[in-house]
Order: sequence, then C-alpha cells, then structure tokens
Amino acid sequence: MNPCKVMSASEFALERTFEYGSPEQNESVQAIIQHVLKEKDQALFALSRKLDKVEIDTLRVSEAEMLDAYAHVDEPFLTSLRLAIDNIRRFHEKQKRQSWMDLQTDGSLLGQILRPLERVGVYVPGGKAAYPSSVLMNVIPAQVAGVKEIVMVTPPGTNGVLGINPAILVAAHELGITEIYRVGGAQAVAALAYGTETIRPVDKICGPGNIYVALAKRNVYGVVDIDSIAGPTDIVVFADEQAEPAYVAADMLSQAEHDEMASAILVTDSERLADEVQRELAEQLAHLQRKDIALASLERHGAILLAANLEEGMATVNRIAPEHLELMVSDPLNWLGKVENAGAVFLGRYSSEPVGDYFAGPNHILPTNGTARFSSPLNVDDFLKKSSVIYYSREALLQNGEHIVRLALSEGLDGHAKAIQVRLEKEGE
Ligand code: HSO
Ligand code: ZN
Repeated sequence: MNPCKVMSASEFALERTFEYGSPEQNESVQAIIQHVLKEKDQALFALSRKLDKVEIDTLRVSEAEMLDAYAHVDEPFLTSLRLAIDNIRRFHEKQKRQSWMDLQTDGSLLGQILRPLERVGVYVPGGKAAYPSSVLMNVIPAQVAGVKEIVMVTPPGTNGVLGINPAILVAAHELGITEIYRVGGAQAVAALAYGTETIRPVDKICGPGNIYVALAKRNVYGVVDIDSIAGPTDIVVFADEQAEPAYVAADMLSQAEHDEMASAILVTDSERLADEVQRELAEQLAHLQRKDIALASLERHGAILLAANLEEGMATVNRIAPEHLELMVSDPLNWLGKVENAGAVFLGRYSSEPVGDYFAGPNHILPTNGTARFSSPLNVDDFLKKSSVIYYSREALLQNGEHIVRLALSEGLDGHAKAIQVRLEKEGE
C-alpha cells in the first residue's frame, strides 16, 4: 500500500483551502452574533443549550474547579508542562522591544511608543483539538508583551457533558489565567467582541477553532483585532538520499494525524528514499491511534514530490510556503539561506517537528495555507500597539515649513497650509 501519491516537484499544483464557509454557515454565524448582541448572557445560555446540548448556569469557571483539575493530571505531566512554559517564555522574552525616541540635530524628536493591548481573549477549542500546548503558545507572548488581562473561553463540553479538559485548566492556571468562561463557538467570539453582562469585551481575540469560530472572528474583525484565521496544519520535509526514512515518515505522520485536511509532503531528489518513506508510512500508520485521520490526510493532501535535483526541490518548497519545513539533508545550514517562505524551519535529523510543537520555545501558531509568504509566527509584537511621537522644535518648523506648505497646497488643502503659515509668519524673522 502506498499512502501518498508521487509526482514531479516542478509540476506540483498547489491546493489552497480557504475557509469562507457555506452561505448557510455564514448566515447562522450572523444570526448567532445578533442574538448575543441583543440578549447577552441569556443568549449564551440559550445557544449552549441548543448547539452544545449543555445546560450551564454559571459562565465563569471557579477557582475551585481549576484547582480540582489538578487531581486529573499527573506529576510528570506537570513537570513537562512547566519546562515547556519556561522555554516558551524565554524564547518570547527575546522578542521584546523598547519604545524609542530619536533626537534630531534641529532639536526635533521622533519616536514610537509601544504599549501592550489591555485585554485579550483566547479561544481554546473543545474536543479532540483541545491542546494545552496551544494555551501556552497563545498566552505566553501576550504575557511577555505585558497584556494585563487575558481571558479564556472554551466550550462547555458536548451532548450534555459539562466539562472542560482538565489539562487545559491546569495549563491556564500554571500561567496565572484565572478568568475563564465555559462558552464556545461563534457565540463565545461574539461575547468577547461585544461583551455581555458577565464577559467584558476584549481588544483582540486569538486562538484556533472550527469553521463557525473562524467565520465569527472574520465577522467581528474591526470591532476587535484578531489573529490570523488558521487553516489546516501542514509540513514539508525536504530530504536528500542520506535522510532516515523512518524519521521522515514519522514526522509526516505527526502532522497528518491532526486532521483529515492536514497536509504532509516530502520533497526529495531520491527515488530510493521516496520508496522507503512510502513503506515506512504504511507500516507506522498501522500503529497510530488516529490512523484513520492520518491515512485520510495522506491520501487526500499528502504527496511525495520528486525533484530533478535539490535546487529544483527548494523552488517547490518556496512555492508551497509551508507552515513547518524540515531540512533533513546532510548540510541543513547550507540550505537554510535558500528558504524564502516557511513558518518554522527545523534543521537536521534530530529537530523533529513535535520538538517545536511542544517544547523548544518558538511559537507553534504559524502561518498556514501558504500565508508564510507574507505572515509570521504568533509573536510578542502581535500584542503590542504602537503610537508615533512627533515633536518639532521652532527651528525644525522654520526650516521645513515651506515644504509642508507646498505639499498641502498641491493637494488643495489650504487649511493645512495655513496651520503652518500662521506659525511661519509669527515666528519667522
Ligand atoms: N502542529 C500544530 C500544533 C500542535 N501540535 C499542537 C500538537 N499540539 C500546529 O503548528
Ligand atoms: Zn502538531
């Protein structure tokens, strides 16, 4: 059995899957948002009843519930989680930037003030995609930026089960997050954007979710800021003849298991490696708990791309602009400079993608769907706003006033020109 199709790297046609939703889905998201705008908390209760089939009486998760969650995780998990938190925090601390002011020779001052956003909402999906690691990746950059209030929303469980994954609550508690609401879907996004009696509105909403969450985020963008709309995860392994087939296959599967829409692609110049990776994929797949998901992902969106040489392979990699790129070649540093588009680059045989998903420190919220062409991993700057600062001295205005007047008049804005001229006349000799 060959789980992946094989094709030529240069002829590989990109498939991008943008989540715009069906007209019905868009309509229902609009209706949900209107409902929350009008009826606030009552709408959240009603929608949880209708959509999640859960009866909730309090939205806020209590401190006692958070502490209780610790009884459901073990000590080794806590140790690993805390180490990951330290690494992620240390990495993001490196991104911190200072406000700055530049004094010019004419006495004017120009600068930029950086301030953290005041209040941020993190959406944590429920079910199978409830990843504690994503809680860390969303929250830590916001904390490092200095965001004072970080709130979390997460679905209350489905089909009558009122419960939040304890590992999520523990991860939040370890980060010092105490404001958590059991509400999910488009209604949670609407509540964060517009506020209800219980949930005060935020300035930015981040975190992944299903199609309804994505559409709701798109909808409220402008009222609040949002992070990117995440597409399905993807990985490209760029490998030469020397690569270990078992490692290549395992790393492809590690992303294929996320969901049927995920894509795992091998780009190589070696037919022998391609054959061996196919064999390894088939063999390793059989032992995975999520083999059905991983197989569907490989069959639908997986590929082995054969390149005439590695240079041609790298051109294809840059065209794909992968979310994750592994350089499993004997000289990875040599190839690093040739990578133009990639969310995160993993170098060499030991830098398996889960190293970055969980532990090394860089953020795992990365540009998907080829958006690495123009966007970046989630980072501290995403939680800062900037104000420009302009101070002109008398000397600077006298020296440059005529240029400002000329530019204003060229746009037919004599009010602008006069604001300068009145000063030039009064101050000039
Ligand atoms: N690979 C995913 C992140 C993740 N993996 C969370 C495991 N848990 C997107 O970068
Ligand atoms: Zn992953």
